[in-house]
Amino acid sequence: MKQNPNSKTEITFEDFKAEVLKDYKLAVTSRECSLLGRREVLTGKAKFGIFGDGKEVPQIAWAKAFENGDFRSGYYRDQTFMMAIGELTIEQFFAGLYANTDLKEEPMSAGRQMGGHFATHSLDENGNWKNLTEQKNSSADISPTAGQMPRLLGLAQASKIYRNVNGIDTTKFSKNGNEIAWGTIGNASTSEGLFFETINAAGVLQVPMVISIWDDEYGISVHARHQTTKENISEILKGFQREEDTNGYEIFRVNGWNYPELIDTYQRAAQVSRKEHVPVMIHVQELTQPQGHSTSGSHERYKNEERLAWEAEYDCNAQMRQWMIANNIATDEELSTLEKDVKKAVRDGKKAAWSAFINPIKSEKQNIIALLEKVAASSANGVFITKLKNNLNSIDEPLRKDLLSTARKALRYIVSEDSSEKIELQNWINTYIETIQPKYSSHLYSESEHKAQHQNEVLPIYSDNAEDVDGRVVLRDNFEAIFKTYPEALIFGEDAGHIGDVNQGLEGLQEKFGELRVSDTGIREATILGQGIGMAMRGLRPIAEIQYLDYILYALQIMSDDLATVQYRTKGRQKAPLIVRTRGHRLEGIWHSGSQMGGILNLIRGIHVLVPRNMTKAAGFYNTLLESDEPALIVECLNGYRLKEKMPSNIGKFKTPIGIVETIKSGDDITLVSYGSTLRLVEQAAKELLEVGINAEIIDVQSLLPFDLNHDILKSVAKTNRIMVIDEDVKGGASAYILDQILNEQNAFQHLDSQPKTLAAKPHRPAYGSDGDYFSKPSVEDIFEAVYDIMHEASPMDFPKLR
Ligand SMILES: Cc1ncc(C[n+]2csc(CCOP(=O)(O)OP(=O)(O)O)c2C)c(N)n1
Ligand SMILES: [Mg+2]
Repeated sequence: MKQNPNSKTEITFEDFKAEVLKDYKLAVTSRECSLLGRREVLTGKAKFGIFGDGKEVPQIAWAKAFENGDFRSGYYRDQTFMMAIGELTIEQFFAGLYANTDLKEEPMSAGRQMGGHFATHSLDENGNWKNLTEQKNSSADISPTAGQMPRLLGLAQASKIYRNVNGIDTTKFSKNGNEIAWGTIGNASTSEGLFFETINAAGVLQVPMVISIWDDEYGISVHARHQTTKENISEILKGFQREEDTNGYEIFRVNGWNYPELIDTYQRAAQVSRKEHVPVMIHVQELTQPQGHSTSGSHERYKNEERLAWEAEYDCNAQMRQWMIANNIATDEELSTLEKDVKKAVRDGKKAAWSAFINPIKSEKQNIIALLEKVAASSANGVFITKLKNNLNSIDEPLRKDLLSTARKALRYIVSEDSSEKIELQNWINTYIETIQPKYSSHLYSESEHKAQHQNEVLPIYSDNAEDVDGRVVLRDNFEAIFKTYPEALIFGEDAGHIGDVNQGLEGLQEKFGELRVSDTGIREATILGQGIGMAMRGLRPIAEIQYLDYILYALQIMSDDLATVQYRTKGRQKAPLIVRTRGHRLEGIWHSGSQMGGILNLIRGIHVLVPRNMTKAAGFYNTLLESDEPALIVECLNGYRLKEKMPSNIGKFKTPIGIVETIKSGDDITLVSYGSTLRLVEQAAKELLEVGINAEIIDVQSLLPFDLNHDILKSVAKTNRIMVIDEDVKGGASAYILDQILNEQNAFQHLDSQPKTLAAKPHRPAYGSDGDYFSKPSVEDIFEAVYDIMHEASPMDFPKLR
């Protein structure tokens, strides 16, 4: 037998034995949690369960190689690992299953995520960074299979940046870039494009990333023969193996039931990755699913008897047990006693977790029951209210919705009555919603003092002899100022490095700041996003560049599922203040004129969406965001880089505020609301409208998310009494969003004398060429006529019908 490779010095057999016993105890504890967890779902105490049974032993081996400062990016099978690093107790495991909304009881997500989705806290209760080098870290899981992969790349790349870029304050984040980012993924999920994209990118970047593939031959019911060529992922990825004169991976293969070999493998993997920044792949084979995939069904439906028998024999815990007996580490009897003790501990932990979950709700129930009794006694409809109350009372273990829905229904019976009990009930309902709703809805955005909204506007300053320059020069010089001010800032994307982006907004900056801070990437939008998320989670300030807005669709899934939910799914205990830079709106043709803002807006709530009309405004947004702790998407105007702008003298200092609109022309007859490139057309149309006696007010939204926090549009509509939203997205897209904000959030309808209108593009993508543009998107004439029509309807005598 090998010496325990975890030991730095010689250890006695007794020490070794104790360590192995501790490991086995943990494996059994985790297994018991899975078994009991399934029962909790089947008896209705929890809604859904997906557990780590069958994967216990490799995770214990992995945990031994995992050091403070390291990061995990994994998936729902990793409960044993989380227990092994001391970040998941039995009680917390069950708290997750019950969806306990108290972060102290359920530190993974305060009940927002289903069990099996793990996280540690990178931030304290005020949203400030903790010292990540002094703790073991897990980035918060997401459910989409392989969705953890892009982020993993960025978590690993952060170590490379910390090791090789000078001037960054690394105190809370890194010790010389020695941290490994550890990934886990199921065998079937390696079929996803995100897996292959990440594997390739990490090979190119040579970052300290160790990816474990938990291979149990299945993805729910679908066997490996439908998933993987040759049914063997490490076999087909062999070409990634590094050779003497190439970059690449170290690839290991190990059986998931072989405890000593697993420990050895993980130690070797860690060593090469930590020291040399080489990515490593560990294909952990021959794993099992003792209870099938999840609580949704049984695996007897798709595994034959032979497979089930094999799984029983090669269950990693069973194999470890046999190995311990064979190597005189423990007797069968000793292990049976240990197993019995563990069973009891897990049962006790489960009970404690249930009490912690249900007791607060039970006491809330007592309050509302007492109040309903009072209400019933004072109401003419007392019988009905008593019935509602009795129904609620008969629920021994109620949910909060039982309480609230009963109270709300009871209120309807006394709506026409006049009593102090009615006021009390109204107050109870209002207060209850006020206190309970945040448990489910807080932290979509930052709630810390670093919130982007707290950044005030700083206007650009112009000297008397301010030069007229191409817009891209303002941006470029501002980026230069940013990289000087923030050593932790870096930008990367397709063509962003050597040539300084396709529009020269980064011209010459790679020479000044080096290839690590201003870099070219492969054509792989999803992992460009992932690089940004992972690095932002480790304290860097990445700017991820997506070359054109049209291609953001490749990254949109990761933005939506991962980036947009970071704060929400950790209830504010992790953040990824990533800035996504892109350029879009009208230029040429189907894939270079996109303005699919409606789709984007609706998919990335949790990320700010900013649409500056020129490069000075854009530069100001970058400056604002770097002072804040929130992620944002900035869409620069693709046709604005060569338009002249005055060069401000306070470059790098001026700030465009978020959520604040700007009135760029005042008028009394109608309010025109738009943003981005379209504004230039709106301005032209407004000039022409003046010639026929229509004086339009123009408002630049600038910031779609958040939207007009001061309700300035409402103030304008109160003056003009008419509104039109002009947008180059399709109808029902961003224009519908904007109008909804104005009508439903700002209640502008009360000021309207005319029907509110939107003017948007044709439903197809824009055709190529100038005529393609003219006939696809709103033109100056379209805008003129649409406004004129509104005025004609209001005052046909003054504005006779045009056509
Ligand atoms: C993108 C996406 N598609 C489908 C699913 C539903 N789903 C959840 S787990 C799973 C199977 C994953 O199998 P594997 O990667 O082998 O992991 P295992 O559960 O076997 O550990 C599927 C299809 C999902 N969560 N995400
Ligand atoms: Mg599998």
